[in-house]
This record gives sequence, C-alpha cells and structure tokens, in this order.
Amino acid sequence: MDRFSSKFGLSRRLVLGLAAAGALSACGGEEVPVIPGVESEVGQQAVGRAEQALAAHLDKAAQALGTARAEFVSKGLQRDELGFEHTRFQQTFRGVLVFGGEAIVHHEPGGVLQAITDDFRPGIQVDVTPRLSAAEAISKAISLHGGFDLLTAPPESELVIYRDDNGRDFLTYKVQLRQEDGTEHTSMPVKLIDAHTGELVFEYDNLQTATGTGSSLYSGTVSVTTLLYNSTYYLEDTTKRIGTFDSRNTTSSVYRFADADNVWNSTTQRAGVDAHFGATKTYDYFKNVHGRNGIDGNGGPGYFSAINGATTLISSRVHYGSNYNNAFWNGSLMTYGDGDGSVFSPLVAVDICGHEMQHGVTERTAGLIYSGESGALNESWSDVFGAMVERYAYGESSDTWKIGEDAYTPGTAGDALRYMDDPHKKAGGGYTSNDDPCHYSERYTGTSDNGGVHINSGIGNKAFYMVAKGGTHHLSGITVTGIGADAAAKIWYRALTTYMTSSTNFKGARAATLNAAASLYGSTSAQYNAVATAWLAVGVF
Ligand code: L5W
Ligand code: ZN
Repeated sequence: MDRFSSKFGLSRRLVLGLAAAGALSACGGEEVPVIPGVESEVGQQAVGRAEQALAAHLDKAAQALGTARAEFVSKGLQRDELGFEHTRFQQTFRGVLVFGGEAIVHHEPGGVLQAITDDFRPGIQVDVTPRLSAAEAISKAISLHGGFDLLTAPPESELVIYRDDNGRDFLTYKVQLRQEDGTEHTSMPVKLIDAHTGELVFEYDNLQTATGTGSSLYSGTVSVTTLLYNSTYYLEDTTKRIGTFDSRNTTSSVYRFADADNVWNSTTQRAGVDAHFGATKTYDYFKNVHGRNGIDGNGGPGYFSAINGATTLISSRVHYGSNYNNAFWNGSLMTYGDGDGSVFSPLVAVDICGHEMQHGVTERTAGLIYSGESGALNESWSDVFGAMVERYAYGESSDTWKIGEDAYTPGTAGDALRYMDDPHKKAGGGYTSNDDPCHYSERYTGTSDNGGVHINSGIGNKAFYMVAKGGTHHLSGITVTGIGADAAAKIWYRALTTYMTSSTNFKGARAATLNAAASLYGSTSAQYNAVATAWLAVGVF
C-alpha cells in the first residue's frame, strides 16, 4: 500500500459512502436543466451544429493571427428556460487540456447562432512531453504547502497548459491538495508545477468561501460565510462545515439558498441568515470556549452535501411547514418553523439555534433520555447553552437569561418563553400552581410534556443562574455568591460530557456538577461551594 492509500484509504471510502447515501438528493432547485442525453440524436445534432459554428469562428481567428486553429472537445449542452442552447467546449493542445481555455456557443430557440463566448488561448506554443513525472510534481506541491501530514485527502494531479499574464505558455501539473481539517488553515490549494523544471508557475486556493452580508431578522446586518460555486453564492460554509437550507414552507422538500451578489436581503433569505448566523455562533462558542469541534465533537454531523460536493454540512433548514410554532433537533439536523406570527415569529433567534444544537451535543454526550427528570435536565442544558451562545454573540444583559425572547409573541415587548433568573415569570401553563418551578418541591409529576421536560427544566435553569449570578432563593431563603457565567458554563459543560449518563436525574446532576467543579477548581473552591449551595437552594441535595 502506498502512503496515500494507507493514509486516505478509509476516509475515501467514507466519503463515497456518504455520497451513496444520497444526502444531496434531498436538495433541489438549483440545478440547471440539462438536455437528457447529449448522446441522443437531437442532442448530437445540436452539439454538431455548435461544433461547426465554433470551428468556423476559430478558423477566422487563426487566419487573422497566422496560427493553427485551436483544438477543442465538447463538454455538454444545456437548454435554458427560454429554450436557448448553450454548448460548452474545452480547448486542448496536442491532447493536453488548456487551463481556462473554454468557449460556449449559444443558439437561440430554432437554431439561430446568437453568440460565441470565446476564452480560448490562441496560438499555444509549448513542448507537451513532460520531463517530470506526476509523482515528482505532487511531491513538490506538498512540500510547498508544508508537508504531507497536513493533508486530509489524497492529492490529485492532471497535466494542463497554463498561459500566464505575459502570454507565456507552460506545460504544468495542476496539483489539487486538500487540507479540510476545520482549522483556520482549511484550504484546497491548487499548485501548477512546471512539468519541465519543477518550478511553481501559479497557485490559488480553491476553497470557495466568501464573506457575504446578511440582513438577519434578529441580529441586524451580519457577515455570513458563503460558498461561491459556478458564479452563484450558497449559504454554505465549507470551512466550518455549516449549511443552511430552505424548506419553502413544505415539510418534505429542501432547497439550497442561492444568491447572485452575496448580499442576502430578500424576505425569504432573512430567516436563513439568522439560522446560518446562529449555527456559526454556536459552532464558534463550542470551539473557542469548550474546545469542542461541532455537535458530534468531530466537525459534524454532516447531513446535506455542499454544492461543490466536497463535504457534508452541519445542516439547518428554515421555513419548515406552515405557521409552524416550533424548532427541533431530530438526531441529524436542525429545523426551524416560521411561527404563526402571533405566538412566534420565525424561530431562528440565536438562543433558539444554540438550544437546538445543544440537543445534538447532549445526544452525542450524556444522551439524557428525553423524559422525566433526565428529560428536564436535557431541556435545561439546552436552555443554558442557548443562553450562553446568545451571551457569546451579543454580550451579557438581562436578555441573556430570557429564552426565545426575540421570536416569542412578536406583539408583546419584553416577554419570553422561559426565564432562567426566575422561572415563575412564565405563567399560564397550569401544570404547577406557579409555572415554571424553580424548586424541586414545586416539580411537576404528571405525564404531560414527557413528564414536564419543558416545565421542570426551570429547576436546573434556576440552579445554573444562581451559580452564575448568585442571589437568594425565594422559597428556601438560601443565598449563593455567583461565580460568573463563564465558570458556571465550564462546570455545566464538563458535567454533561464527563459525569452524566442517559438516566441522570436531578440528584445525579448535582453530583455531576460537583464532580466537574471539583476537578476544574478543587473541592474547597468558591466555585465548588457555589454549585453545592445552588443545588441546596433549589431543593436538590
Ligand atoms: C422554542 C422552539 C423549541 C421552544 N424545544 C424548545 O425543546 C423550543 C426552544 C424555543 O423548548
Ligand atoms: Zn428543547
């Protein structure tokens, strides 16, 4: 086995496996219709007509320049929605592809030649017998990049002719490297190595991300990382491996968000901008604060494929269903409804995105069963980290401790779905005498809401709030000295990922957070003491 096979054999199979699973097939809407079967008689006639037109055009150019006529091969025929036919051609020279040498022949409906787009390089002059082998050129490219160990996929190479800005032609190996490791060095370097001398002739990064501008619903004008592919931008970040998709008010179809100018400001794009922003902030928060790479800790889970097919993406879909007053994590991706405009506006506020992605993190770590006390802890951990992501994105304020305030009851200012500082501010559920509970003695013990997962979450939320901010509990009268949200979140994250199991209950959560505090700060620390006192304050001991 060569060094490429031994390093990349497995990941290559995995990539193929994902493609075969057909994640991309769920996406539609962006495809340009291609005439079925260029090999068909009609298709062949159209290509033949375009070939003749191009040959005549090139004859004229060659005569004018006194050179031989350029060679070409056809690359395919497309018919657009107006019935125009566009046939693409690749320039070659003595059988070698000419980098960037392309032409398109455009025919109107009915077959009248409309125009020829000509980007051929006329009068190529180069020796097409390479002195270097492909392996030598690849080695050169890898050493220029910084070494084999940085690569995450096997290098690929092809012989091409490159014409520089001064009109000089070079026979080169075009070497494609990939370093898709989620670091800031993530890149797809392309290096054109002179096939005669081994010199670097030209290089660029083929990782086609771009920074666009988005008009979000809740976060103002934000930067969004997008992907440029075939002259169109997509709401896809292939570095962080995050993609946002549009359900277009259905529950079964998914389309790509596409934009021509990378300014994302149309009505339907705005919720997409929020979800993309929310997913990015959540990703950044976990990476930068807790050292966690994505939901699964491994940069994923990827669901839909990026438009360039290079990778799968941590995926969000927005505009799900019609007037849908909810958002969810389904084990694979995040889904956001538009709300009915009365109970909710689109549920894509940054804390809701953080809440949903945290469900993914919980699933991939402790796996808290979504029922009863473990379910209430599952919900509480989602509220806590949704709040921490909002705090990371906006800074801390009284809104930090409100859940879903930006999207909840758009007609009522200042209210929220839940309140971590005082869960009793949430009224009207009727599950307890004073919804939501903030003390274990007030807990809901009925069967609604999976045994009160969104109700008893108040107990965990209040415990976290008291650890972070301190205060005196209204029922127990116990006072906690807060240690700040950063330390509290560190303890809560460690408790979940290290000390909790699928069946952890409130008592177990107390033990888990105490173990986490002890290992992080010591068992005589102020942090440990705050955790112990806060659980005592909310009646868990
Ligand atoms: C609203 C949409 C989902 C409620 N999910 C929730 O478990 C929601 C957070 C914001 O609690
Ligand atoms: Zn939830």
